[in-house]
Amino acid sequence: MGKTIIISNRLPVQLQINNGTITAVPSVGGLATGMKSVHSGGDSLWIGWSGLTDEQIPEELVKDIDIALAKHGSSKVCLTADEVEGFYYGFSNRTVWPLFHYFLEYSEFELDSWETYKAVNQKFADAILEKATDDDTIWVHDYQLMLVPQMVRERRPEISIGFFLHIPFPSFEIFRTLPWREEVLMGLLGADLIGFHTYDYERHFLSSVRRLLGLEVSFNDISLDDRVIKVDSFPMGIDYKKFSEAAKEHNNSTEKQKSELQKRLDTHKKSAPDAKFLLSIDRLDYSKGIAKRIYAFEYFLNKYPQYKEKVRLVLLAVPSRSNVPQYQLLKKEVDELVGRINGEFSTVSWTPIWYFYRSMPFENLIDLYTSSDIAWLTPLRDGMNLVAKEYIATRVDKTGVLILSEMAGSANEMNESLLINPNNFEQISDALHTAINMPKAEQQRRNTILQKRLERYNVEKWANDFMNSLLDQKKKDHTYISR
Ligand code: GDG
Repeated sequence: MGKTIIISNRLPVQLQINNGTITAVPSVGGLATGMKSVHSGGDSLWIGWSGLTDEQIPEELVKDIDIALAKHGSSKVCLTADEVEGFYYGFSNRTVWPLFHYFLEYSEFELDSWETYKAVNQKFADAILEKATDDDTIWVHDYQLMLVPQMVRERRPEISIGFFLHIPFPSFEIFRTLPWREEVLMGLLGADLIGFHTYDYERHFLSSVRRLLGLEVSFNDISLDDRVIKVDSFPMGIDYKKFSEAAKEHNNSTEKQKSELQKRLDTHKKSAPDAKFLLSIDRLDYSKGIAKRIYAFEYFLNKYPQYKEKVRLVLLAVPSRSNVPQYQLLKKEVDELVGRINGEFSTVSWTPIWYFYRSMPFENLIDLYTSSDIAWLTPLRDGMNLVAKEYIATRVDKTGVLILSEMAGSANEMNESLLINPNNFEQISDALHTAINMPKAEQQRRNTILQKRLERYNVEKWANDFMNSLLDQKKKDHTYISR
């Protein structure tokens, strides 16, 4: 049995260079957070881009960087600033991301970015080929690297390759608009196993394969030349223990050990014991429905004026892809909306929205999860949404209400939350009203079920299920070939 090679756009650590010293900072984001526990054990190598372009890395530090990364079981793919522009900000985030999240009008079809995407995918494939032996298992992650499986397969027909998509796979009607749709599908089909978060994404993918490539699809197996490719859903879990234990530790902390943020949250709780904290956490991304959520909050305050001074929305928007114009526009929109609503509704003792535009340290994330009575997550489209799962995991006494968009992949596994359509302000306002008044026993009943499920289907199980399925597939494929 060889080693496992994980490959994703970004490494699990980010490099920063200050006055010639290198520091490795853990990455924020669903994938980095989720895979950490998988990568920390066993024989594995993680290949990805370091986050620094070739132009930003001084010649004399190249070796030190490689050494620093090797300590984290990582190896870097080097990208120039132009490659990052065309591959990452371009095709990945101005074409695929909006298209796969059903924002067709934001999707740009630029031949140059597509060419760069292909060239950079080849660089990632070459990095794998340089390190891999035929016994190794390759696990390729996400929408930035959809051509990598086929590029590796061409040179290593026998190697075992799995691919997992962390974002939705859209319906055929959306996907067919992509000018390079066949190439993308063929790129993915280089894998032995292709995984999605939900059954719906899986069906959408199979339908595109059938209709665009005319391939034979039997149940969830695709036949291509002498190979069989399996397609399946693997809903990603969280590192449940990490969140529940951090919350327990947090709840036992003394006044002295508390963070400044926690002290402020406590002060506000004491001054208005009946007031409820609503929590909203996302990367600042149009797919997350942040602007709509703020409009819905205004609608709610007008529909239920009795909650003025009784609720506070803590809005954490984590900076993301700020080079892409749509994200700059969204930032402006959110800033203005928060300003307008706070201006309209604030009183001397109450500011309805506490707005943080930054990434917070893990401890502060736990402060927010444990101090909030309601988590309010209303993405317009979201592959999974791990924040919803993390919030529930931190509720040590099992109180707390989750209001979740039915457009998030996690809604499939979180039926005990209050599921809403993020475009329906009437329904959202009523869900907030229900959540505020939900009896403690009812909250605990729902969260007991949710916690049990999340604890069982944690990120380790997700990774093991995927790896075992990949192993089975390889065995089956060999039997098929030898027939
Ligand atoms: C993509 C898909 C899918 C957030 N803010 C801070 C912080 N976070 C951490 C959370 C959570 C992660 O980032 C966000 O994960 P999500 O799943 O909610 O969203 P995406 O980043 O869009 O992830 C998504 C995921 O991939 C996995 O497949 O679920 O649908 O879009 O873990 O805790 N962490 C810290 N400070 C913050 O301010 N430390």
